[in-house]
Amino acid sequence: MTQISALETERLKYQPKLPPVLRNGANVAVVEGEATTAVADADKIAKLFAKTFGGAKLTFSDSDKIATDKPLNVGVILSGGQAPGGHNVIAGLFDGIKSINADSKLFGFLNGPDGLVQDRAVEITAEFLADYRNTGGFDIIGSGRTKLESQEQFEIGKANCEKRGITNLVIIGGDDSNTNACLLAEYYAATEAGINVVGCPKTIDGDLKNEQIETSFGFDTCCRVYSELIGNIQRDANSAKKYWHFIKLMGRSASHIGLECALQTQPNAAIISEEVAAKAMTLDSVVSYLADIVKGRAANGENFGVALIPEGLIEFIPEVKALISELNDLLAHENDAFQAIEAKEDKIAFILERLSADSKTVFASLPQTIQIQLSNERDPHGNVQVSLVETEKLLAEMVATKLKSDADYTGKFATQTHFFGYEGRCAAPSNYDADYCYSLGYTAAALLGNGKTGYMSSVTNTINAADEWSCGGVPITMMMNMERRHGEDKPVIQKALVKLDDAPFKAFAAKRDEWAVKTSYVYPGPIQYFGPSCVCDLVTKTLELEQTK
Ligand code: FBP
Repeated sequence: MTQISALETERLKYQPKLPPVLRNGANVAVVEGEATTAVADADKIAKLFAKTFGGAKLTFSDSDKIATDKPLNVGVILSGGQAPGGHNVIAGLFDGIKSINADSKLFGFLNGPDGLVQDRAVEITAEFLADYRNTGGFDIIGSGRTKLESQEQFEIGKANCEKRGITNLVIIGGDDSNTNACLLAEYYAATEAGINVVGCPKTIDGDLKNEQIETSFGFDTCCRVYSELIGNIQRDANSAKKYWHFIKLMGRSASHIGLECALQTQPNAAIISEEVAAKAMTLDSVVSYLADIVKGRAANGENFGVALIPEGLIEFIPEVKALISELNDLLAHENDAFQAIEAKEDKIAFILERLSADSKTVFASLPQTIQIQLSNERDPHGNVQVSLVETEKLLAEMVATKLKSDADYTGKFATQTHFFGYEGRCAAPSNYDADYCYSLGYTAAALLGNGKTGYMSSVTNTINAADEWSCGGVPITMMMNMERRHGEDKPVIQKALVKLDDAPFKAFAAKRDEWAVKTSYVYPGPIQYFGPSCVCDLVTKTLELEQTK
């Protein structure tokens, strides 16, 4: 690293907090709790994961030390989208394995799971790591979205680990990456490869959480960055009083980010995809809902406002979901023919000829830009790349059209559209994420020190001060169920969508009608890294509401 900012210079000195049990090192013994099962389809998951299924939940005891304190050789992989705090997971892991034995070594596989398969890795030393502590980004070793799922990849990975004497892997990723971590753990256990695998819960989307995993790292920081920006825009809207701002917020599938930002900023409208699906709303009814809010505010002379749109919305509107599913099948089978077509109009005609009558009607009703965006290449997991679909523009246009045809509406409707995603994914981690991530990495070291495999690092009770945090391991199989993926039943970690009967959504639903009409904006301002605890050591409203239910 050549030049670093004044903030980074000061931030490098920050010592992240740890749960009390790890404060004297990661050489702590495990305490076995109750045996576990799976969230659903336990028989099938048990058969597929004969070696790793049903393990006990683990906590640690610092009054007992682990029997062996031999050096640990560990490989670490960052998988999927960037999330604030990834560098601190690596820092916690590094410090943790060194606390067990100073001769332990940490290797970083480069650019995601690809690095393991293509044999690209660097040794992470104390000097190398020093510049990355408490910084955002995944640039220390890079990330990637390659899926680790075939036996061939597992065998190549094993050979590449053996070359470096690596006997432990830590995979830092979301639900899909941790599902693959578990497959890898099972395979290495079944083939007695001598490699243990532990996962860490990462994703800004906040949808890798359950009874044991309170939140995924990065969610806190990202929501604070987006909420700062939303607050700034709200203040601009309330100053100029001439624009409606349609803001799309990242979150591939679940609307946790949109919900948390709404709770932090109190905008005039926030669409929650899970509610749209539950109420089987059509695209037209979503547009009408927004148009009614615009109209209501115009009646009070307020021709401005802010509406939050979750990135994954289109996949939750039943008619669009059905269309996307047809498009997925179509593109899976006829992708080469489709990609060979050059003109946009011809591409659209190609698709229209092949869709069912209902989907044809929906597809034909969309603007051409959206039609093309929906037909673009899928990600490696076969998903539509929703971050590339301009839903915020689609809705702004459709609301404008609806208002034009409404004889009772006499207001002015001028729009600005925004998409916040990349602005937050590599932000310097908030204190919450800096501490949480460091603790997750340190916990992973303690699990590996105890010879555990197929576990996810878990740090809990984080709405309270770190002095009260608990930590341990949870069998990944415990979070799994069977789901239909690409025409096959597969074991996967169950994604946590927004639950309409949970406290965060209820808190939002109780206030949203008031926020729609009145201007009740809250301006959270930027993340604070220095200063009083009341501004530096915050937790998300989602976590607070969920944990104090
Ligand atoms: P992960 O779950 O892999 O962390 O991804 C999160 C995310 O930021 C989503 O919110 C977004 O849809 C996606 O990544 C965008 O990914 P990319 O930049 O690779 O297109």
